Amino acid sequence: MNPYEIRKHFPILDQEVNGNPLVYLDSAATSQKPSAVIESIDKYYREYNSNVHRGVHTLGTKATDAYEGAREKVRKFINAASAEEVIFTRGTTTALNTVARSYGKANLSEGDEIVISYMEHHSNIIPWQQVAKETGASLVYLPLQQDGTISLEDVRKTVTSRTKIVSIMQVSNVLGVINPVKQIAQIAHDNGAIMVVDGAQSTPHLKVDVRSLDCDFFAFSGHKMVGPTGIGVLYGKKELLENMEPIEFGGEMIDFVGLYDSTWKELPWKFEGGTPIIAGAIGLGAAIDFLEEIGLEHIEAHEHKLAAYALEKMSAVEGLQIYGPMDAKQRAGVVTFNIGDVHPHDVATVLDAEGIAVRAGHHCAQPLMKWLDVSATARASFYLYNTEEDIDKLVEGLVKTKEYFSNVF
Ligand code: 7TS
Repeated sequence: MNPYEIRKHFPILDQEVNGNPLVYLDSAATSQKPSAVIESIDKYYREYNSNVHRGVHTLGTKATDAYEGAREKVRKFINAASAEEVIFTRGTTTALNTVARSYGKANLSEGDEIVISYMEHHSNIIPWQQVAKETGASLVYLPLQQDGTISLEDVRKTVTSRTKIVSIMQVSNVLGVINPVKQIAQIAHDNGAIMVVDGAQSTPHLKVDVRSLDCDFFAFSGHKMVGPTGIGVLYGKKELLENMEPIEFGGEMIDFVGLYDSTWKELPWKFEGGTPIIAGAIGLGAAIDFLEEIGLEHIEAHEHKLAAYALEKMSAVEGLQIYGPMDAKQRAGVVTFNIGDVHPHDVATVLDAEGIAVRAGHHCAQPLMKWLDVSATARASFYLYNTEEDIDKLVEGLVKTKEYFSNVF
């Protein structure tokens, strides 16, 4: 399917915003949803809404089958060895907090180090800051190269026998760079540390294989991969998850409850306290079906092409600064930029008047903004439904923005 055919599956894209056809370039914040995903959720609520893992009644069994069926789809999608290793969470943030609060708290002490990079999203910084404060462990930052990439030589220098956890994003939500997490995992393991991967921006865009990466934990969100909000996944190696304590306690996750003590269910349910995100999981299953039908290889190739086209066209706009590597092969479909001294919120406002949606701000990456020496940037992010025409409209909008703020240049 070409992007024009793909677009027909996304009803929201067929509208005008401020009198112009919508150009949606904010998929890194959240992606749009195809009809198949919307309909899967609608069907659950209309036809078999029921709680899971409890009743023996027909609707309950149907809902349980759909919920556990979605887990199996996720398992296959990321090539986990077993569905026991797939835990449904609220999203990447909850998944990373679960690793920090459960594995981190139990395994870190004074003198231990947690290695992250300057480009991490706040969700992969703050949980580690908190657990470091509680355990006396230290947070160590991997430096970045001039173009915002990570060098394996720096990883080898930074990861030592003191390192217990390395936690790195696979694709940056700001710079778009694809990090060599497989090689970083190898270095982590050589030093006796575990490897956590923030896959929020990679899972939607390239084929993820957790066994090939040999990471110990992998986190991602459904809403960035054409699925609904409120659902995400924590993958973990079984031998690690089995030895971890849940962080939420209550219904669903227990085996036996006594007056003063209780025992937990087996994996993965011991980490899913309370009524789970049933509609979300079903919607995520439908999203996976949709992406697989198109093919992740196809999506990845399409985005590299769009990134290359955008880098070429945008760098021709005088006064526009692009952050991150200029080689599209090193990038997923994210281009972050500033135009002269125009505030990125102003850039986004002028573009919005043209019907073009981009994000402006610090992108939940304040340490990276500090590293780039800016307070904020504008960001265009592409997905399977974007076209070269969208990028042409963005570039036209950027030229208009420049004209509008010509006094700043
Ligand atoms: N990690 C990365 C790399 C992200 O890009 C995001 C969200 C998260 C974690 C958190 O995901 P959540 O689903 O738990 O919120 N990133 C963005 C963004 O770039 N713009 O809006 C949200």
